[in-house]
Amino acid sequence: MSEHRSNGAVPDHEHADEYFHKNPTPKSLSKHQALTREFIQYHLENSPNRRIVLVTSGGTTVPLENQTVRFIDNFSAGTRGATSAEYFLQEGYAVIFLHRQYSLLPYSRHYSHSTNCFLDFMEESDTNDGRVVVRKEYQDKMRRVLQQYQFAKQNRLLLLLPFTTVTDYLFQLRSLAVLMQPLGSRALFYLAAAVSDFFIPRERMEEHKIQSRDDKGGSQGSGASRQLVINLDPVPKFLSTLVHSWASKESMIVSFKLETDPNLLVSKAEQALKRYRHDLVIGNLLTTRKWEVVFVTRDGAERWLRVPKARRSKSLSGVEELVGKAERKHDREPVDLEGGTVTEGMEIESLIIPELALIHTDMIEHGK
Ligand code: 9Z3
Repeated sequence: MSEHRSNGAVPDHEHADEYFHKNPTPKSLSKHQALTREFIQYHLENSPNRRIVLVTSGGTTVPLENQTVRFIDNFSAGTRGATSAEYFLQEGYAVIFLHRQYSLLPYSRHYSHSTNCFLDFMEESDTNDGRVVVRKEYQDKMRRVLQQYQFAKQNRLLLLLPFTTVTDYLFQLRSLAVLMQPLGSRALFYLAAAVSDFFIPRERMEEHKIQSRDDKGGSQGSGASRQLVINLDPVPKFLSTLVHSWASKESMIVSFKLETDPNLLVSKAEQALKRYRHDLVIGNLLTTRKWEVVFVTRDGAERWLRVPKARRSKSLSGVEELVGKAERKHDREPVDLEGGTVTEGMEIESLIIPELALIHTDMIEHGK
């Protein structure tokens, strides 16, 4: 096995081994392993050509205390992962959905959280029979979503596995990758979760809630000058270990690269690909991620996928002027698919997933 060194001294896989040795195994791990084993076995026996994708989704927490009251988190709501899972199912994949607990889920995402509160889609029936019904204007879409959800459920195509902390996530990723090995080239890893780069190792973590009124637990100073100083360690570069040890060599591995600076995006995506030597990095900017992404491949190509202007969903946090600003090379002109009036925004995942499925087909048929 080739050695991947993060600092010129210790190979990445040794950092990973040490991490798993020093941090506690999540309680849910054995249950999740059993569910995954059963899921994979079912598909291997019943549809041997079925492809299975592991979609990771949402943010990871970094607890500050063992009995956790406070933690560090990030912005990810799991939209990318939950939406992508639906399009993978549409492409015929079975999906293992490793998601941050309480983040968005495939299908139910259409009716959850404050932007799509499910109660707003319902009303009391006007026939005075006491029933609650879906409002007329939402019937068609809800029927479609419900049918797709039920299809996935009845055919055992979707396995939901939650995690919370970065440590939970890494333990599960490792065990899922190993369990997916028998799938060979039919396994796809789609790593969309926003994983923390830093954490507090178990040996340095406070057991109880960090107190604000005494000087235990990292609080320094007194009165108005009291500060909480936290030292975080880097999370080992697990992607390297995933590619070179945990996953089957034949599987396809796709990671995401998130940046905020348009000038860095493509070069950082290229660096990641060079370092980990997996198959594809999908780059996205925080402010334009719902409208454009870039595929960076090992042949040096930079390929942009964009939702046409007229079909972009409105987004309060998005910055439309930045669309196109991270583009460095022009392999082909961006195509504006269609103009005209929009009823509903187009989801960028509807472009990403069919494209990925094609690349995956090519890898299955011709090898890497
Ligand atoms: C992504 O870049 C995802 O597309 C987003 C999706 C997290 C931006 P939302 O959940 O956001 O739809 O709101 N995910 C990967 C981010 C990441 O942590 N990548 C690592 C890195 O950039 C490499 S694995 O170093």
